[in-house]
Amino acid sequence: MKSLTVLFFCVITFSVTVKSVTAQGFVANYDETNVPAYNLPEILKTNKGKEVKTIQEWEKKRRPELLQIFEAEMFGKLPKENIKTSYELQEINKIALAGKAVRKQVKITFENNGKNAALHLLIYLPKDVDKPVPLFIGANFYGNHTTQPDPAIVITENWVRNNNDYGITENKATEVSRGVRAYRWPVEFIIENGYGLATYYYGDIDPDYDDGFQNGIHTLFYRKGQTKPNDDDWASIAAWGWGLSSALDYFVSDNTIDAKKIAVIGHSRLGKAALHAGVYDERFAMVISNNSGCGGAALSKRAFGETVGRINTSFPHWFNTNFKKYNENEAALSFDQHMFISLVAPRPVYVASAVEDQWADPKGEFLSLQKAAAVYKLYGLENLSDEKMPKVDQPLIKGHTGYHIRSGKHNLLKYDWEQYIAFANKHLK
Ligand code: GTR
Repeated sequence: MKSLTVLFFCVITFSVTVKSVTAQGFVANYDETNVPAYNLPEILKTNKGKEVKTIQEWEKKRRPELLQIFEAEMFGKLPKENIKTSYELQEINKIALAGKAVRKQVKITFENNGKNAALHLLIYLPKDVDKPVPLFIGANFYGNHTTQPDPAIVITENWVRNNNDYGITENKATEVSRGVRAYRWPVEFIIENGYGLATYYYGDIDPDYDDGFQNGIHTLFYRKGQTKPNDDDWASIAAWGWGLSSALDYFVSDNTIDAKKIAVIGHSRLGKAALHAGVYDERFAMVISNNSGCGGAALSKRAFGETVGRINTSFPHWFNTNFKKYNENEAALSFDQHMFISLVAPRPVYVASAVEDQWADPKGEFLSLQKAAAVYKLYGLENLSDEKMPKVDQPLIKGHTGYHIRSGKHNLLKYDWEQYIAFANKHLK
């Protein structure tokens, strides 16, 4: 009897422990029937409750209202100040990729308040073309040298996340990680289709850890005596988006690139940054969110997979301080991510999910895009607002909106790029 009681006790303790250990105070919901009842705030209704019926009302009144809400409550205000910026073409190779491409490495230096920071752009362009080319730009996670095995690519000296598989220890990148992420950047395929590809290491702009904003681009904008951003100021996602816009500033100055045909793309946290860049910088001609999930394309109010509380706890530096008040409190949000996507309109937008990436809530990503399509409708543009969520590996491109859910995991694969190229062929050629 005694041993039975002990066994019973053990089982109870074990199951309780398993729950709390996996959760560390948080249990993700993956059950559709447990999604809370929620009301999505209306995109086409002003803060005062007036219906938005014309493009003019959208552009003059509602869009600015929404931009302001997302700034104040989530991503933070971007700096208004124009700081000293210079470009240095550090390297050009006209026979890169076995003679198929031109490779450029451009260093963009920012200076302000006696401080400086540098963004290193790696660019591949198709060869023998007679006009400026359209191009995809996306930030990368481990350094430019990880995106291609090419030995001429400069290795970043900035902080990089440790990764045993990539031989990164003590937060320093080395030769070992050259090309390890090449599968995410199918440059030959992109070039063959007539597009350029550009990337920068996101840590050039802000290291991805909670350093109290002491090391990244934010410090260049501090006023006298200021030591951290204000509660409604920009945090890291907005800063990485700002880096993408700075790259676009460079493209404008490079006459081999068609700066009016730039697609901004990003995966995961960098998908959030790509959306941010596309929303706040209307010069981007197309926006692509790959598996961006919570704080990106997915609806927060569904609280499916990653939640607001969870993301703000794991990554306190991604969003501004004001956003923390929605932790465990999505119901209090007067906005949601369908509104954020809608701010891309009328420019084409593509959202992609992966079926094994439930953490990012594929259904919430699709619903968000579907609701955002209301603004495309207002512009009289074809969109997927009346479509059902497509089946796995059956991409749905309808006019200015595109969506797919790929089989497999959270990742950016050639399959995803194939869809983005098809979408770009419709809109950027
Ligand atoms: C996860 C995070 C997601 C997503 C992802 C990534 O840990 O919870 O929101 O951004 O990282 O960027 O790979």
